[in-house]
Amino acid sequence: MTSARVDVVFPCLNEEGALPWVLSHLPEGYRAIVVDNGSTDRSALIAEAAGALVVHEARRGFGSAAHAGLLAATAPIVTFCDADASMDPRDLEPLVALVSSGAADLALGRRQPTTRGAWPLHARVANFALARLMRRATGAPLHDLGPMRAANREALLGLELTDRRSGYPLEMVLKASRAGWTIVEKATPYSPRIGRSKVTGTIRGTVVAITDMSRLLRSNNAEDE
Ligand SMILES: Nc1nc2c(ncn2[C@@H]2O[C@H](COP(=O)(O)OP(=O)(O)OP(=O)(O)O)[C@@H](O)[C@H]2O)c(=O)[nH]1
Ligand SMILES: [Mg+2]
Repeated sequence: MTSARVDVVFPCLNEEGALPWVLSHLPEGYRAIVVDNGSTDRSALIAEAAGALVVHEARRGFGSAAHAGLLAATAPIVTFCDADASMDPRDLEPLVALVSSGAADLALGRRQPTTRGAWPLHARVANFALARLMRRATGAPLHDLGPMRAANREALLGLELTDRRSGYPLEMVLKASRAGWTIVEKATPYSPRIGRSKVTGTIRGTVVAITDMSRLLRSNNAEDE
């Protein structure tokens, strides 16, 4: 049982270095759900010791971890945040305020790099191109496919998201838009992560992300035809 007003889903793959900082920056009344995606380090132990609910999801992939967290959540509002300390969980509060006031059905953090090293150039270029396609597909004035998000739990479950890799955040926006949701973006600071980069810092990770997202955009366009 939880009386948390907000659940925070942290997809987690080997983030033992970042978790102590991340979990000590939760706003009051927020509960952490750390989804351990087969970590080989001490992530799960550290999360448990910090008082988080730990969910184990063996199937690899960002979407797989994020969705397992959504299924485990019980609070009326569910948020998502990376567990690598690139984002401060306290910055979830303005996003939650947008959802709880009814100003947004889906609130997205638009990443604002705090230093030059926070967001590698190739990742920014890929994000820029995908965001343009996303704007075209949804008509919403969005600029980032960032992972920091807030929405109502039951509404999110109703979207029936199926992507289990890196297309999950984009699928969420596309389906929310089709369902007529108000999608609002708000600037959030983005700092260099703690620990080794897995996606944007590697070419393979970036290629997988672009492949997944391009496929989603193609099938979304096909539905329009
Ligand atoms: N890449 C990846 N991340 C996962 C997975 N499962 C959970 N995660 C977590 O998802 C969050 C986002 O992944 P990151 O590796 O930070 O991806 P990113 O922010 O695009 O890129 P970098 O920070 O540069 O690695 C982190 O908290 C990861 O630990 C998975 O299967 N793959
Ligand atoms: Mg990251």
